[in-house]
Amino acid sequence: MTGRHGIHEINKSELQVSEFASDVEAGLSSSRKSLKSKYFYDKTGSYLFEQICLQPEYYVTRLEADILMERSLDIADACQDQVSVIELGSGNSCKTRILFRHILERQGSLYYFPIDVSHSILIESVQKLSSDFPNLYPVAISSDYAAGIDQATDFITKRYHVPCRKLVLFLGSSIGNFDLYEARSFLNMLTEKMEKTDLLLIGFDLQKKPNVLNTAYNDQAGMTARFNLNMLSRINTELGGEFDTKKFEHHAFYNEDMKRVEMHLISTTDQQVYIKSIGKSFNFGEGESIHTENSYKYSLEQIRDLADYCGLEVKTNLVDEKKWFNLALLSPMG
Ligand code: AVI
Repeated sequence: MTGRHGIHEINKSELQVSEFASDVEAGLSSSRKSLKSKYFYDKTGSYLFEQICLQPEYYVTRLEADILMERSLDIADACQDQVSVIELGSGNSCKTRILFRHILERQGSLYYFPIDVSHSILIESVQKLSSDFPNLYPVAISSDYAAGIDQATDFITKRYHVPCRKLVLFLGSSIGNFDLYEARSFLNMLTEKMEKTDLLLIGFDLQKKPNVLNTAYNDQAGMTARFNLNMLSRINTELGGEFDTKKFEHHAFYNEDMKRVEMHLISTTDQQVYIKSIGKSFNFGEGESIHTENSYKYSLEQIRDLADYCGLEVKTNLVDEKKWFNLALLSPMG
């Protein structure tokens, strides 16, 4: 269907407030309090994440863009035939632009299916892409990933002129925000939806010295802290919470045993916070933590094992000079 903006778009899914409320209630009622990291990304949170990506300490975005810049031609060549690109969690599609140039050089035109839950960001980015790349045909899909891939595949198979071979992108090391079981079920889901000739390009942040990681998640400008605390502001705005964000502190550190950066919000005092939509108050002791995010860091062996477990073969690891970041090119095992 063609949306209000004159851009091809499929499906719009709005986050259910009740799901947010019940997740918050469950997380804050647990003996070890936690909030799901997917709730970081309201409008302000998405803006703050973009700001994090610009911070000098947060190497992730820069290194991934460098690898894409240097190796895009290899990725485009690995596609061999004509492809359609599906991007999961496309956001502003900034880094993907680098890849478009090379793919467009090879095949002249390109169908691009950005999939994101944030409808507003999706539409904004697709409008810009359409005017910057005349031969790019974006089809915006605001949906969760599994349903989004099905919709893209359906679109591709019903139109004979759209290349069937898929290049699926999952950039930015978002896979690091899943634990091992979630990462496995996510990749298994992708494997099931891919043909043998399809390709999958995934960004993995690699294990490195703790001080680099600690610095990256504690930037001087305080963007990561604002991003973390915004979770409480979001609960205030959307669920009628009464959090005083000045009474919580951002705490992020590399847990070497678990090979992950953990983000927490620490209560600086004994306090009770009421949340209207839940109809309940929650107690926080001084020094008590709300665990808000894990960001797992991988080794190349772990990536291979994970891929193997999910029926995927690592075709190439595109790693930067410092070996801090890896773009793994995978395909379903033959
Ligand atoms: C989105 N994700 C890959 C980021 C990360 O590094 O885990 C989110 C983030 N959290 C704090 N800084 C960035």
